Amino acid sequence: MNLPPFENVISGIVALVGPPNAGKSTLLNTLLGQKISIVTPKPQTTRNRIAGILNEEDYQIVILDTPGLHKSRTPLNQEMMRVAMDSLNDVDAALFMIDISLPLPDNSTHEEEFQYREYFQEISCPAILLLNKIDLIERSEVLPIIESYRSVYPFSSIIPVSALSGDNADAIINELKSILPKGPRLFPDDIPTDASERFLASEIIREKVFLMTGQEIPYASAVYIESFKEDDKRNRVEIHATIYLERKSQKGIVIGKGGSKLKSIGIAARKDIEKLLLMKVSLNLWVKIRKNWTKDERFLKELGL
Ligand SMILES: Nc1nc2c(ncn2[C@@H]2O[C@H](COP(=O)(O)OP(=O)(O)OP(=O)(O)O)[C@@H](O)[C@H]2O)c(=O)[nH]1
Ligand SMILES: [Mg+2]
Repeated sequence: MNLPPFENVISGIVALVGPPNAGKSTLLNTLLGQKISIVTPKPQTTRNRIAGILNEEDYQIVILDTPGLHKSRTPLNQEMMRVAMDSLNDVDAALFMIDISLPLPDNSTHEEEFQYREYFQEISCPAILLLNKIDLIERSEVLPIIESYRSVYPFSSIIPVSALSGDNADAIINELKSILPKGPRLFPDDIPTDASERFLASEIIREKVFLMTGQEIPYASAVYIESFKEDDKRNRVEIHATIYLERKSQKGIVIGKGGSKLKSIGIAARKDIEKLLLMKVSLNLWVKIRKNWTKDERFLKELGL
């Protein structure tokens, strides 16, 4: 696409917020047609704000995927909450996503008891409610649920969707196009995200740790890229990364018998990084302990939080 740089198109920034595990990152990837944001069945997967940039002839919509909104006192989780809530500042629209297959939060007919009310109060732009995972419930159940949400907040619309199958994704785009202003594109028209390759690589490794370990390990792990050296001539990249854990006892679990777990994490991550970068990847993983890093503000800053 070669458009004049100052052509006015529909152009805006949209925050994608909602409770953990609702399917926000899945939706971002589906809308982009490309995997940018990591997805796992575990809650609190996303930790940073990740911009996905949808480019078409007549629009550029920047969607900010955010950490799931939840209550927690730990510094890491509070930083994640701050990232999510801050993303609502200075955006043109908000997409609030809920998992429709879960029971209704509290008693949604009693407005003051409604669980998400305090989050809605922070929204100062048009908001669309996305009821996700409609593939998991009967069609006949959808309408009454839409009705029950109408009374809790003046959403500009309520759209039932399946982020996984893409069902109704076009309705989200059409609704956003009717809300967003016209203006110049905010980003070049040929990049799907503003995130660096380094960051995306660290996220892919973190996704594999989330998927391949259990209990507290995912929440005690962070990934830091020590070096990222591209060799353009040989179309290769050499990555050295460290998986940080909070406690000594966790190290053996991530490394596994004879290093088998770490090897599996490395193989799965390397394959995905190769797909993303379209290059051969040599991935070297280390595991280190950084005591209580989830409470260490300096380290959280290094992780972009
Ligand atoms: N059946 C079904 N599952 C879905 C759908 N969308 C997402 N999921 C699943 O829900 C789980 C969570 O998806 P994510 O996209 O990681 O959810 P998230 O809202 O980004 O979660 P956090 O990053 O933790 O806030 C994954 O197992 C997805 O495959 C959907 O439309 N239908
Ligand atoms: Mg996510």
